[in-house]
Amino acid sequence: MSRVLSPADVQAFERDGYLLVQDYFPADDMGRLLRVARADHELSAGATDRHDTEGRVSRLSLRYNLDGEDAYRAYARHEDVVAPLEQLLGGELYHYHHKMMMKEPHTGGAWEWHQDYGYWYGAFLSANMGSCMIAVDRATKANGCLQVLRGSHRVGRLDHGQRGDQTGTDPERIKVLQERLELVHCEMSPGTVLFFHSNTLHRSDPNTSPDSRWALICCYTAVDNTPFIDTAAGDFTRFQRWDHDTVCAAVQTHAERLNPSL
Ligand SMILES: O=C(O)CCC(=O)C(=O)O
Repeated sequence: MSRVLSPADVQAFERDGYLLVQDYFPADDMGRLLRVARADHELSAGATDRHDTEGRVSRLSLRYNLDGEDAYRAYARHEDVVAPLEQLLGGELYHYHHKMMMKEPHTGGAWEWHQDYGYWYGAFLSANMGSCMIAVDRATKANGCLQVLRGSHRVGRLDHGQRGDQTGTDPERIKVLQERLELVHCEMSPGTVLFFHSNTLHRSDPNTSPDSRWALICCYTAVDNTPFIDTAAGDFTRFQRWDHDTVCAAVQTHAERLNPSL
């Protein structure tokens, strides 16, 4: 049986646009996932760099399909990721993409204020989309944890423009929204998750600390909200959900494939 959120959690998500659940997955599982990710040359070879407005670099490795049994796809199929988000968004979801965000010590760049739907609007008609961010290692203010504006999903989609290599929200609106809405730093221990709506404004600071900040973000769309343009990347079909034991077994197999001593 997958996890079921309480009515209070659902209400909090509807009000705030996000739900932070501390220690959702065991820290040991995250330790293994991190060792796999760090040893995985395919993951780093497939990573792309995004520059912030000051030229610092954030790396991310993104996949649009679930064809494969690696550790990251396993978490993107995890029933405790997908089912609660379905509960929060009100119906069945398709996988859109998942990505490992790799913010390295001292160098990892900032992410500008944006809504994910500000990025995704070009291909999707509705904002009935959301994500689950899984803290793979510890996220703190010092290493650039995610920040959200509480309740910002209720303003609807804002205009976005180019900021560095990134797409950012209109700064004038952000200024006003920052005066009106609470800024929340989502400090997360390994295994903590953040479910958030695609219109929730979020950003993060550069990593000025000696500690890395890696997080896996899995993104989904409502089944009646598949892209309206043919060129959109993704595989919008029903997918199998895996229970926790199956996910852990996939991570273990991936670890053994990379290095039996992991
Ligand atoms: O990893 C981060 O700090 C920000 C990621 C983000 O904003 C995104 O993927 O939309």
